Amino acid sequence: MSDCIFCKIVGGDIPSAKVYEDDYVYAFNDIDPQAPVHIVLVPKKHYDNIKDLDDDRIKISIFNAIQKIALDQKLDAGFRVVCNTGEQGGQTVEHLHFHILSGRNLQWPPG
Ligand code: IU
Repeated sequence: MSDCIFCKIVGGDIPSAKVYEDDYVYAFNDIDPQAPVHIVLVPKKHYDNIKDLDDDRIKISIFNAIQKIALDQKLDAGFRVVCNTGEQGGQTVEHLHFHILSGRNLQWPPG
């Protein structure tokens, strides 16, 4: 999508701090980190949210990427994966993405 900020990040039109990439997904450091480690993982192809995701290869890549990032970044003390979806879910960027948060004690339940 031409007006999607995450599509522009994936395409390199907007710079980002890349953490991980494969054929289907791209991960970068969040511009406004909410924890010492705050990585955003997105499919390269645009989907508004998880309800639209129809490609099993991308679903597999997402889980592979989460595992690889956790291992590479040595998130041994723990981490959280968040997928804000829709208005009540707190989604602000309408390109499917997963937050990987780590490096501090995360509270539960979330606000
Ligand atoms: P949300 O789940 O849609 O609220 O998360 C969007 C995230 O994208 C949020 O944490 C922003 O800080 C982050 N982000 C970014 O890393 N770079 C950007 O250019 C924009 C948002 I716009």
